[in-house]
Amino acid sequence: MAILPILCFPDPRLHKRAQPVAQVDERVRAIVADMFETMYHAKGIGLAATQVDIHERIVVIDVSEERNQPLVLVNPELVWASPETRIGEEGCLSVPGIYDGVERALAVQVRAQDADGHSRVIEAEGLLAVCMQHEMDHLLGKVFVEYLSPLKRGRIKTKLLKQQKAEQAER
Ligand code: GNR
Ligand code: NI
Repeated sequence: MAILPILCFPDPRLHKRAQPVAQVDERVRAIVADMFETMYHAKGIGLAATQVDIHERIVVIDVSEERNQPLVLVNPELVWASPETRIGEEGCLSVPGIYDGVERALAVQVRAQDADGHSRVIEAEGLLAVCMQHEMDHLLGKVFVEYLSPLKRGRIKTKLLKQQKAEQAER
């Protein structure tokens, strides 16, 4: 097991499209284990493989308070999204310290394989529905700041680049 480095916006690798996983085998389960370790360490509720520079359709989620309800989504596909939407405050481990409103479907159905390769449909609403939509966007190379105005996005980019340069100078 290992804690993996998380890519930070505006890293161009965050915009790569993840490829489907052909087979859920030990290699994939090892990636999943590292992703959970990384997500729990960073205190996130979800993590997409893209964020740790692995461009395969793998997502881990745990939206529970107790941090004991791990959910693995391999090759997730949106089956249905409610026409009803809601604007909720989002953050992202790849955009540290930035929070803003994003409009998402209130409820979704997502088909995905679990860690054993079994396919099932997960119905979600509330925070889990938001998180699944946020993570599936990552697999398409999309970060939540792309829903914000170009002005806000530009300011976020400048702020994070400055922070990253300051951190580099410290090392
Ligand atoms: O930890 C996270 N919290 C969060 C809060 C509101 C909406 C989405 C999220 S996902 C985020 C972890 C992350 O960056 N996943 O890609
Ligand atoms: Ni994110």
